[in-house]
Amino acid sequence: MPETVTSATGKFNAAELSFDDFKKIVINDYRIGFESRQASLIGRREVLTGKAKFGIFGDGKEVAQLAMAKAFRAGDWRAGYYRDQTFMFATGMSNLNEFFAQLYAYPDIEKDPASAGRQMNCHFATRYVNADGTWANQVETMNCAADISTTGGHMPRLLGLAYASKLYRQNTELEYLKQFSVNGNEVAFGTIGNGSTSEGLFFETFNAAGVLQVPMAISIWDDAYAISVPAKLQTTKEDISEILKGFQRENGTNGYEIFKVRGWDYVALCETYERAIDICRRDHVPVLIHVTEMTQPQGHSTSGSHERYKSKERLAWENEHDCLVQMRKWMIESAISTGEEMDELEATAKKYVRECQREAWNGLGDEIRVELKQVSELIEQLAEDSENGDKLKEIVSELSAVVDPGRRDAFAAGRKALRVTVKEKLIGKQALINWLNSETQKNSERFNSKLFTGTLQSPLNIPVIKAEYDEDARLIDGREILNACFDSNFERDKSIVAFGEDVGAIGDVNQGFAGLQSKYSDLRISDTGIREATIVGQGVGLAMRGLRPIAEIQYLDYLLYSITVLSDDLASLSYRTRGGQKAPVIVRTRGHRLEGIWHSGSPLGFILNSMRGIHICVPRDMTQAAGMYNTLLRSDEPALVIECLNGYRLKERLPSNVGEFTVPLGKAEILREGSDMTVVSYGSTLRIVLEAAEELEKMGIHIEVVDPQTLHPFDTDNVCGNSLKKTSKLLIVDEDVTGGGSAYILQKILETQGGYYLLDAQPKTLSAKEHRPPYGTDGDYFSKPSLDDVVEAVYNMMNEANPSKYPDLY
Ligand SMILES: Cc1ncc(C[n+]2csc(CCOP(=O)(O)OP(=O)(O)O)c2C)c(N)n1
Ligand SMILES: [Mg+2]
Repeated sequence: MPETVTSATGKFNAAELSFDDFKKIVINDYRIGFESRQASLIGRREVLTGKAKFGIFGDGKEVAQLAMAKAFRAGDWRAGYYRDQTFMFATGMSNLNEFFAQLYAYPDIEKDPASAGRQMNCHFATRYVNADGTWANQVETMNCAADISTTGGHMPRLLGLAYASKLYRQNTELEYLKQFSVNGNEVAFGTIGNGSTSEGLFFETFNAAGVLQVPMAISIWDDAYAISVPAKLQTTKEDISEILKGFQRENGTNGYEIFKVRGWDYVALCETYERAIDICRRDHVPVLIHVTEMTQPQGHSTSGSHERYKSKERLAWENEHDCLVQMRKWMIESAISTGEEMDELEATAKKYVRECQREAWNGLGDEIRVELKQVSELIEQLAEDSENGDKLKEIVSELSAVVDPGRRDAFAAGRKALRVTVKEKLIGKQALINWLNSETQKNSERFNSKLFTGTLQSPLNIPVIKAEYDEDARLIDGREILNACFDSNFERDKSIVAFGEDVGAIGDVNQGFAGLQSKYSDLRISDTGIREATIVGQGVGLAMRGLRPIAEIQYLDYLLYSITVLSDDLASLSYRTRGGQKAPVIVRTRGHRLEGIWHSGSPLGFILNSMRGIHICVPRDMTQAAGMYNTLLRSDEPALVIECLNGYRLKERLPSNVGEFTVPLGKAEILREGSDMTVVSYGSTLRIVLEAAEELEKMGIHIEVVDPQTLHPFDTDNVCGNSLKKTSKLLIVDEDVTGGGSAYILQKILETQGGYYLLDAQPKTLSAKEHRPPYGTDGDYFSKPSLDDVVEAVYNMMNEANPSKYPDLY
């Protein structure tokens, strides 16, 4: 066994070191790089022999990552992609055991702390949420935001990670948050493949960081390919740093420092990273390090072979320019090591990597073997008394014949045994059922837990404080209620920041933040460019680093431009780290009906379906919205709040505790009692439903109006289902397309809440038309549910049930 891998980080300045020390550092680096390469080679074999499902590795990218690791310090952050194993090993943020554990999908946070076996291999993360849900100290550790597989999808979050350093340095009120920053000295390191720089998210992030001047260091690993597609078809001039030259800062301008260096030139790489990161850290200038001439010794991934699309010449060039081959050559030429010493180092390293691989494989195998033995014994016991003994024995023998069995095989065998003996009463059955039940619990923890972090600070645990009103409570515009709520929260908690298009100077297009920038500074309430994805990413990164961002998307219709970040990154964060990371960002937006095709959207269907892992709040007015913000700003889970676009100028009474009262999530409210029909609605349609209720009252129909208030979670006390006990009729009204938000609500009430059994008529939904709403009052009337539509929908259902009492309307 070699000595444990020493971290490769630390200053590298040949002039300050003795030759012996210098040699030691270089040899240690080479060993880390070589071990990493062995891990890639073995990893691929493990996939090709069927022990692991998929493999993507960092071979050909080792040397640049050794250099990058030298510039990486405690407190720094990485947001990167699947090629970075060498960097992770060199910094000590990951190791070979964890690497193999993840490759085998080992569902244990001790073995694979990054994802507990949930992510494909080489998807890295450090755990910054303690077991008790509190934040770990981030300045003492090196930090890695959890990777995602979508190439370029991590870029917006990188911006936020870097922007946090800017706020920590410039806003002295944040000094008390010592566990997150030391004077904003932390650099956010990003990595991305050359091909993925074609993504819009890359360009959006790149520009935003140049505007904001944040300590963000982007490394582009350029191997001239994106799977099979060559640079010629990806990048103008086939050279990303060449075309980004316009971003180079000049005297008196903002912008970047741009570096270009070859991926096999160890010395140049070390010098470049040291220079680049010094500037970035000290001056908060973003830097780009374009690392060219990288290779892929094993091709892109285990899904194919690169011999199919690379020419013989290219493959030969790659062999020669393999960064480890080049580094080895240079080490021997420079008398850092001899060929024999290198051979010995490599032989030892190979053995060591093999040991790590076996340890992970055997560790998981041992756990599974225990389960296989347990279930086999239980089935054999059953076989002794069963008239289907032969079939049961067959299940056991089939199970023992499975090559590389998994938990699935053990569990499925148990279920099959129960099916085979379904008609028999056997004493041994209960033991098997008990085993299945207890394994179900464990497997649910392993594979289904932590959609939300679910800590004590969860919004679901925030005490409910009711809104209070003075006798002479002022009746003011809805926007002023929000304004008072934000003011109070900004005063209370210095870590809250808000940003978005037009949020700063004018206080957002509907003036919820009016006057607050001048009161709390432009570090806390700020304008951004028109860049929805990176507005959300800015929020995610800040929230990861202990700040409390309200990231504003100007109109709900523009949420689509940030959906990748919301869905892929934010919504999956807690799940993909099994609770190891959280980002309590609040995305604020406004939607539902107003005017025109792009300012009247209510696309809850896509939101509900793509954002499990984010709370979805749909307040009916600004008071409820304020109560939700008060809840969310005191808790630690992400949420989307959709305010009613047409509600800012409607009058509401100002609660005396506008910054304190809380609206709990998942708690439906009955806004009007009635016995004939339950009508469930949310957001802007609620007002219409309440008006319709008055009309219907005149017709002798009494509807019960329920507001679920939040859609994730949905009505956790079964208020809707219970209402059906009284009414037996259900209508759902919203202004999404048919089969969108209303279908989701229908499933919740009928299936989850058991409402199906309480109905005496077909449940109905009333939604908007399938096209987007046209501009103008008439367009709205003929496209979205109106008062007349609601009245008629309810009446027609009553007419269906009792035509003599409720004759046809027309
Ligand atoms: C958004 C997205 N589109 C497509 C893919 C499929 N995909 C995975 S890797 C890859 C190529 C990436 O090439 P590059 O950025 O150059 O990185 P490299 O793998 O060469 O290091 C593609 C197209 C993906 N994962 N995510
Ligand atoms: Mg590439």
